[in-house]
Amino acid sequence: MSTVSEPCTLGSVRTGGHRPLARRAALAGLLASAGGLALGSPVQRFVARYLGGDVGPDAGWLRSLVPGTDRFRIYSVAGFIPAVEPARWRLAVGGMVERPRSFSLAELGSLGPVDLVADFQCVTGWRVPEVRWRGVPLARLLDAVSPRDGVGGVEFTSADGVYATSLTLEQAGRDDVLLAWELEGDVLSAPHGSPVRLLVGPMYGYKSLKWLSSVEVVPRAGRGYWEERGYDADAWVGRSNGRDDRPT
Ligand SMILES: Nc1nc2c(c(=O)[nH]1)N[C@H]1C(S)=C(S)[C@@H](COP(=O)(O)O)O[C@H]1N2
Ligand SMILES: [Mo]
Repeated sequence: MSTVSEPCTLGSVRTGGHRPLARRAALAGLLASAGGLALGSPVQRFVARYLGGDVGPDAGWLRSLVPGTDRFRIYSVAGFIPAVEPARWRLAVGGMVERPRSFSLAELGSLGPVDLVADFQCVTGWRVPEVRWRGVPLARLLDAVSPRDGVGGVEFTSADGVYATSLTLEQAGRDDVLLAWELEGDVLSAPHGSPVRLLVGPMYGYKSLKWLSSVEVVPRAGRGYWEERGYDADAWVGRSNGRDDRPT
């Protein structure tokens, strides 16, 4: 079926889809595996160019002809899906805060759940329209621990032991940045980051860290798995990474 192999594939888990300085190649790989299309055909080149952002958003009819381009890919740079038992999950929240503490799922839920609907877009080109999430705004969690005066960033780690990302404190305070435990009305599945993932509505998918395990307030933002491999720290959809996608 697929003529182009991904850098790393584990069962149905597709990993390594992001390749700095080779994003179009990665996209071609995704398309080849999604559609079984012959590489190098004029149609494929056009589709790849379109999905790469060179053609306007009104060309959506074309995407509908390519199977699978509007569905989630499951990514794990660690190469496996951590099994985190929801009943035992604790979120450690610390760093430069007045009241460091940890949160159980129930404690997180008591902060006041909200729903958010937003397109989800990966920087490699795929986009899932109007995804519905439920969770609590990260801002409420930060309020509960009181970041110290003068701090500027928040760092996040994953139970996979490898992935990480960060936001500025200002970005972290937006109401479209959630700690999410529901996706489309269902409890988050393990591949999608169970029990809790970050969901950064206005930014590329690499900010939406899965299997969230800790939140740390730091002097300055900027660190992260993909951020350290050439992707922008400020990952606004359509205004970063040299892309011009429609904002989410
Ligand atoms: N822990 C972890 N979180 C992650 C990733 C990852 O590899 N590991 N990939 C990121 C990227 S690049 C994207 S596009 C989204 C994809 O979310 P999904 O796997 O639920 O489709 O997860 C993000 N969060
Ligand atoms: Mo991504």
